[in-house]
Amino acid sequence: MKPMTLVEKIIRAHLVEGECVPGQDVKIHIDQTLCQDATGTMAFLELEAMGVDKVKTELSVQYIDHNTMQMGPENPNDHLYLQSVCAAKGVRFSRPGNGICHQVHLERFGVPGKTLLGSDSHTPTGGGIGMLAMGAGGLDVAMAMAGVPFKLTYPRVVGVHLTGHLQPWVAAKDVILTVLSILGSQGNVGTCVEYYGPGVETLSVPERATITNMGAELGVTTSVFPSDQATLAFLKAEGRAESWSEQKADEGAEYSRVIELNLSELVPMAACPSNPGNVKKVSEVAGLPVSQVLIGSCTNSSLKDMRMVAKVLLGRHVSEKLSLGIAPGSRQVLKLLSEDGSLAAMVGAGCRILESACGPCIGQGFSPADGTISVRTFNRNFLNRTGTKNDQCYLVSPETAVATALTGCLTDPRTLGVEYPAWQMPDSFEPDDSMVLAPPENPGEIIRKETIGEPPKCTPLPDEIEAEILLKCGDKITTDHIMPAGAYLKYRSNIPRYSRYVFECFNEAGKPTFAERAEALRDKGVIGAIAAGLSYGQGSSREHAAICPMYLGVRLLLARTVERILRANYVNFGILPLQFKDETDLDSITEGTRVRISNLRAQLKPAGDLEASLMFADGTERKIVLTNTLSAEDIQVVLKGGRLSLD
Ligand code: MIC
Ligand code: SF4
Repeated sequence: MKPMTLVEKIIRAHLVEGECVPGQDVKIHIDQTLCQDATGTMAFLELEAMGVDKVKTELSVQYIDHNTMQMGPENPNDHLYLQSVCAAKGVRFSRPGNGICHQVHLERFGVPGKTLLGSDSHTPTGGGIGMLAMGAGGLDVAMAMAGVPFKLTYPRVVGVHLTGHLQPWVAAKDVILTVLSILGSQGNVGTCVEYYGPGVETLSVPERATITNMGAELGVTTSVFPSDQATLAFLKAEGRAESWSEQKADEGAEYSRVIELNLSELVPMAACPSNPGNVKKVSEVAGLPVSQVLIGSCTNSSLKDMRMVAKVLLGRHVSEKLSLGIAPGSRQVLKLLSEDGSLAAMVGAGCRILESACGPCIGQGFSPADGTISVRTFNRNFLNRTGTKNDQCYLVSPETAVATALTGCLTDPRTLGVEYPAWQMPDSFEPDDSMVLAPPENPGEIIRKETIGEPPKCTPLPDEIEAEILLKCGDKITTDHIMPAGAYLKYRSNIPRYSRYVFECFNEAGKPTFAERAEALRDKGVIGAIAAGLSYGQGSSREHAAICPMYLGVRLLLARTVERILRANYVNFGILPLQFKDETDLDSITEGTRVRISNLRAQLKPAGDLEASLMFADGTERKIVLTNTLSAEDIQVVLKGGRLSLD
């Protein structure tokens, strides 16, 4: 047999249906799932709607890490519901305070060679220990919990051949930012990234996890590292050596493209406003004044990162020009920091310690002042994500972040004149799972307070469509544009309320909002449509970016290209995602243009073309060709109005 990549090996070991040919759909068995609270509430409501008694996976974990601000009863109501439904369905429940899902899952539950599906786009963090870990919408994760195989496009695998070793002050974040500068943040749908070569063994598990985590920003299905002796050392320190197995590509495995990366040559990098793909060298932006620095998030909040930061801060003080916030990624990390004096060094330096949770990464607190620069070790800097309109957010390594915190301006850490702190992996991370509740033998009632709604259901698509374009937008529209999080996160279980904020960033003062316009159209019985450019739906897995527009009557998307998770979410909730055959057709469309598609059922064929007409305000009409990337099953689902349809 032909030598295989690690991605191919794991997919083949889990294959249920389909052929392992790049571009074709396959179905694989999912071993583990994870959910977080901002997407999990809907996922469990959907699991209940499916009538599933107990989950069928080897392991499913629900984390409370996103909505921990608890400004009002909505989110604690979600938490109560989740704790009780997890008890009933056989799911472990990681309590608020235990940490960010990806960090904790890596520490306590990830197993090399297994498949993991998570209702969060940064689930590929698990690739750091050799898992095939993917993000998906809540409904897809609910189906995986119900034992239904997961459908994915069999990927082409890009190999990143690592040689050399990182120089002092150059970090894993600079590796992934460099990869982002090569592959970009769009055009990578249907791809996986696999790291291999002699440079791999120079990277510890937390470093590898930073790289696979932020692989999400490439728009790939997932990224994976081999599982080797460094993985074993990590799992041993977690008291889980028995979970280890060696996982690697066969000698001579072929990749669809090979990127050579000499770690020794890398330098500190920054993703500049407002896309993770907008990467420059830190030296090119050094000197810019900064008003706040944040260190944490699922990308960079490991013990390794935090200890380095503490050692640099020891005996020094944060610049008076800015605030430094630090959020350790898990309770395990926080506890170790409190025992080894790191926390004292941080507090002594004047930093603000935040809860082990997502917090500012999703716009929950710590928004920067207007017109000022925020420097963060996070993974996304989409416009307004910090909670401040027209924000300027730079994404950097913890090394660059701490150097910046000391000087008050964006600083290449190599110029700080400080010795780079050495890192030694501890023999034990002193694991303690007392904040993870195992499902009890006799669960009580499922607690459903009045803020917990029902997932909305949808009607079949008509065969004769005449839809109206409600919004025309450009390239790289993210799910943060479509469905803002931050201050509105508390409405995640209340679809009518949350829907008011769909496309809020495009609303103009004094004019009807997108939601008002969409509802008015819906009430007239006309289907709403969105027209968009390239890479529509970058970013998160939040299925609310499908559910809420669908609730407002949007049933059609015409885009140049659509990202993987949003496309799946659209299908799941009855919005038909189509692409322009001729990209320039987008140019003639404006808000109010009507789109007519006749004989939809006869015309819509897997990956096939269909004819449509554009009808303009001046009464003229033009024929166009639309195409799709849907499978026969997707077509059936979307036509009947999604998986929870009223049909
Ligand atoms: C994100 O980083 O954007 C989130 C918040 O974690 C999302 C999930 C959500 O919107 O709840 C993600 O990455 O999938
Ligand atoms: Fe949480 Fe931010 Fe990671 Fe999303 S990217 S899981 S909001 S820490």
